[in-house]
Amino acid sequence: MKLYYAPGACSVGIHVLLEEIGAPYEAVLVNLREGAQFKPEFTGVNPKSKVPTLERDDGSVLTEYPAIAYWLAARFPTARLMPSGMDAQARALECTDYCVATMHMQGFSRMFRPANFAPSESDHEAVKARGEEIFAKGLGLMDKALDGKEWLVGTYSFADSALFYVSFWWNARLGKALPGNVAAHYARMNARPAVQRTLKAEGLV
Ligand SMILES: N[C@@H](CCC(=O)N[C@@H](CS)C(=O)NCC(=O)O)C(=O)O
Repeated sequence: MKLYYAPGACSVGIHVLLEEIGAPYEAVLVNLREGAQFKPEFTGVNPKSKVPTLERDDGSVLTEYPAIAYWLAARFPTARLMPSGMDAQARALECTDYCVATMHMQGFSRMFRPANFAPSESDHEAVKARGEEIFAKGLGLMDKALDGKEWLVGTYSFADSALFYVSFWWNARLGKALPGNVAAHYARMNARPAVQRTLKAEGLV
């Protein structure tokens, strides 16, 4: 397998899953700052110009965080990233999609790329504030989801790496405090050898 990633981008969550699984893979750096995602070498692999992108051993390419996370968990059952039972599996997808599609894409993207949401610069502060509001609401909901639990759906699953990367952005990148249960979850994630190996491999520690 080949994981196309950018250091500290959302692909870090998929990188963690690959480290948990332990099957052979190659990590291929896509330099987003230099626009490598728009160059033919990468668009030939993923025309969406986004990481994470996973090239599988049969050469087929999978995109979109929740799909990649789900597939990895299903394909490598011995890593126990797929919770047992349809309800817990649906819950894991529900949490993953919320972290990616809402907290990241609606919240964080507004904070980091306000121009994508409002052409006029005079609106950018308001867009960023709205992004922060969306993100903070998400943190509150994840905090509630973790009430009385160590992991989002009870047992450790592919969903936890999605919460990990948005927590990482909020805490390590922006220096902001996480609510109690999410902070404890983040500490638990950071204690996992797979997370430590990933952070080291991406040059984040
Ligand atoms: N919906 C995509 C979002 C992926 C995404 O937004 N990735 C960012 C990095 S965190 C990216 O590749 N950005 C490159 C760009 O926007 O030019 C997914 O679920 O994988």
